[in-house]
Amino acid sequence: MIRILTYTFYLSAVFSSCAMAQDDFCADKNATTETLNLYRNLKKLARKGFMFGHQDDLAYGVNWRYENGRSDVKEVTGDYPAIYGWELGGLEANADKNIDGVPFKKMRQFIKDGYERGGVITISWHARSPFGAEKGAWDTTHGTVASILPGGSNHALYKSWLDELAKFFLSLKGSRGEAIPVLFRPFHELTGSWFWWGKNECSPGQFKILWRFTQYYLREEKKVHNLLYIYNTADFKTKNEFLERYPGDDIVDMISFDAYQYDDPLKSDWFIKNTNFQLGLIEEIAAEKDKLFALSETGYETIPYANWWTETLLKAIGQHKISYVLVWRNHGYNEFMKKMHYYAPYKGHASEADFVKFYQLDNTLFEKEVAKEKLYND
Ligand code: BMA
Repeated sequence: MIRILTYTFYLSAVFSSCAMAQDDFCADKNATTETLNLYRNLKKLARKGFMFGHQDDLAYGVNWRYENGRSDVKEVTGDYPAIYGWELGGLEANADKNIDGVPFKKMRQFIKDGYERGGVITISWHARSPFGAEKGAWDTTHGTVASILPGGSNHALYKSWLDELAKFFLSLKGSRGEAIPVLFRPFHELTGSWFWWGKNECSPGQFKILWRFTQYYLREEKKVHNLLYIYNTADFKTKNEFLERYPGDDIVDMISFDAYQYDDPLKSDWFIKNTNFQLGLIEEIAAEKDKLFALSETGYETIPYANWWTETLLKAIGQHKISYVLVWRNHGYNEFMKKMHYYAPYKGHASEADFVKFYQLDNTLFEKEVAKEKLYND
């Protein structure tokens, strides 16, 4: 009965979630001071320019692994990225390392290092499927989301995953003992169909309940108040498509999508046109809803076009006032993929000079510049 009641509660919450734009408050009304300050300051910062981000930047680069202070981005520009992406996949199962081999203990320290220097932290979560440890997040068994929701056979298991996440988020502390704010991007690329929470794997209603339950549990049950929440899709063509699974204005702080370059930018301007068009759509939504917006994952694997930064990425972003753009990780040679897998330049890479040009532009923000903004202060 309690289960049925709880379920009804989430359902009604989902379908009545048409809250108004929220002025200057983030989704969590009990957000820590630093988290709320970050939210407010990011709104101002977007008028000046956009932050450049890199996944796993401090952990490894194309030719190195775990060397204190190193960063491929820093070796090219003299500066760290303004925003650091980290990944929690594996944490739910109590693993010591995430799915890309980054030890959580080290990750915690990297997060602290970036935060203490004035940078921003964003976190994604390739949560494994309860049905397929082997394929992990990429197991698309139908009914996975339903099984996780209140009343479902995997609900207790799912809560135990969130317990692990909560422990991690609460363990992120600055030097004064304050919680380090995180832009959390759960259930990413939700309009795709390659993860168990994807668009062919669950209904919009189920997805919204999944989101609402997750956030409710972390915030109210586990008292995690250092998160800003990012709603993130893959490809989409219209505002309606982008918003089909949007869980509600009252529980989202930032909207975003992921878009990669796959074709040859010298032969096709599709990436520029499509990304720019999509940014236009979410910029309108963000204005209507008073939300932040970003290009939360992008890149051209191995960057085989030396001017990709200023001739492609910059043009794709155009005049849109995004908060940040983040390129994916610099794994180097990937045994599993049998190819080089990296998205930021490193010392000696052919796109180095163009990346420095990109760095020097007034509207591209790296760590030194955002540190001056003191994003966590009032
Ligand atoms: C993908 C690849 C994978 C990685 C996954 C999660 O894009 O980089 O190697 O495991 O992201 O970080």
